[in-house]
Amino acid sequence: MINQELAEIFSLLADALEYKGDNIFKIRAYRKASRIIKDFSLNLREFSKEKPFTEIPGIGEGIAKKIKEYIETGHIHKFEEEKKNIPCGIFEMLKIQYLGPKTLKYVYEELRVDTLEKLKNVMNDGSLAQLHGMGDKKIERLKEAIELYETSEIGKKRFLIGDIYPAIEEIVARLKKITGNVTPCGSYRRMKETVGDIDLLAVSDKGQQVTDFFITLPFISKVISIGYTKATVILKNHGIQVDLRVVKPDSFGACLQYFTGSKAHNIKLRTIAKSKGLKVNEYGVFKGKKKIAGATEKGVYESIGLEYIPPEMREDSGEVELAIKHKIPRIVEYDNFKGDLHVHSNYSDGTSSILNIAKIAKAMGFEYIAICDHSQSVTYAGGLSEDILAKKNEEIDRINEKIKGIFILKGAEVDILRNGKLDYPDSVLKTLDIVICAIHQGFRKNVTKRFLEAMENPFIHIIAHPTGRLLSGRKGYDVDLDKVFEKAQDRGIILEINSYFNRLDLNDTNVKRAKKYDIKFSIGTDAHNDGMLKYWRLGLGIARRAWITKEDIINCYTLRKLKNVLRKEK
Ligand code: DGT
Ligand code: CA
Ligand code: CA
Repeated sequence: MINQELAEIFSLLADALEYKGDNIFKIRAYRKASRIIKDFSLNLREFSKEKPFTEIPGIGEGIAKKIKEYIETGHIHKFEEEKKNIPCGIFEMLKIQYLGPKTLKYVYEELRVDTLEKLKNVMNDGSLAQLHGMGDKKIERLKEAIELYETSEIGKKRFLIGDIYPAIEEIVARLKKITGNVTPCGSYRRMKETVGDIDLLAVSDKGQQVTDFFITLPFISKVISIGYTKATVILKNHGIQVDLRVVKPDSFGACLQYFTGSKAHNIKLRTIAKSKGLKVNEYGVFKGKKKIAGATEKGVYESIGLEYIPPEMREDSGEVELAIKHKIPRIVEYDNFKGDLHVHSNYSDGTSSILNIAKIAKAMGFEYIAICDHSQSVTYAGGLSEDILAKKNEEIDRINEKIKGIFILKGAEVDILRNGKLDYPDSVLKTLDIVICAIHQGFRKNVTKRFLEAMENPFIHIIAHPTGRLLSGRKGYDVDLDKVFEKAQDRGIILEINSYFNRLDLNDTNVKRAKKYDIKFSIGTDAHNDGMLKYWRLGLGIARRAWITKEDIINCYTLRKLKNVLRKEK
């Protein structure tokens, strides 16, 4: 978690310096460091025992010193100093699009606006409009941006699941040292794209020992409460809350079920139990005073006459009714996944070599991996010219000959240009095993029409991130998804579930919507570095939340079947 803490500090430090009007190169360096550290695959504390931080590509002397300072002391002096000069509400307002540091500083100096609430007030009472340069148009745009922010997940103070993933992994690993069984519950276990807080369940006969140990973990900034069976703390990273419960083994299943939720699902379950003269709570299922289930989750469901329901389905959206009839669909399992179909290498804007990605993918147990770098017109992301792409294909052939146990597919993420044409000619597309098409330019212009036109091409297989939304607060493209789904069905084109945690696109509701058509899905992490490869699980979580099966997802096919599907699409 130390990586995430540092990434957050460098990002806030960049914000602070930008507000102050400091040197732009310095600001960019901190932002870059934040990005590199956030996705760095090794724990920086462990790394420092082996090598200097300057060995990490993109990390210079100055940043390296600050990382060291944080690891040794728990803070960075420069950040503590810079923070003092800035009203803390500014950090929140900087997250709003169109609201830059210059405007914020100006509005603070003129009207003492240091919180979002105050900003809204001066907008409404007309005093903002009195300021020089604050025309109607600008204020209108600002209003829209604030609304977008407030309705976004971040504005609602929820956390992106991928942002807290490393924290959960680390807390669970640490707690496992003193108690064998520790399970994340709540919205995280249900794989929602954002979570309000982290819920953990530990099994132990010695509750106090576990909670005592928990509150001394180094990444905690505040202890809210502690008891024999419960503790609540706030993490340094993002200031997120963690609720820990400790139960005895004979109540594990009941507590896991309760603590996983959702609340609506639990309420429905309790109502059904009640109608059968049973009582369900965190400790078990009871008939009068007699406990009839509680040790396992499956036992809890079965004791009230229901089929077991996978956590990702528990949203009270029809799953309980199916469980009553014992008709829960056989949704895809995490171990059905055989390989990532959307990874960027250092040929374009990724940081890893193809060989390195292949080795990691193999170690992760994948059977195949598709390297899909950007196409030629995406110059800002290192898009590949036709010549370089041909060289890259040769390199993949060479590696495939040498490496055993994993197959690398030759791919590309080909842009759909503003005029609806694809960014490589057919003669080039033909040389690839897998062609993913995406829009990275002209978000508001004819997006549906361009998608439909691109989908006429005989060489494309997949449409990437079909809505273009970002959970951090970017509206998606102006796209008519049903038209895209219809065309996908007609042309046998696959739709991507992009698993990068800020995208998660298609999301669960859109996959459910697409499922009404005869369409297959692919899962791609869109990884630009090694650390991002693990997020394939988030894509699979979406698939499970949308109740789809392993037959619906081409990443669950054997290599032979996958190749067949990709061939047939042409
Ligand atoms: P979040 O944290 O907003 O992303 O959503 P959850 O689902 O993780 O909710 P949280 O952390 O408030 O509570 C964890 C679980 O505990 C929740 O999913 C179901 C259970 N729970 C919490 N409050 C209630 C309640 O009032 N009634 C019932 N039946 N269950 C509850
Ligand atoms: Ca929660
Ligand atoms: Ca909670």
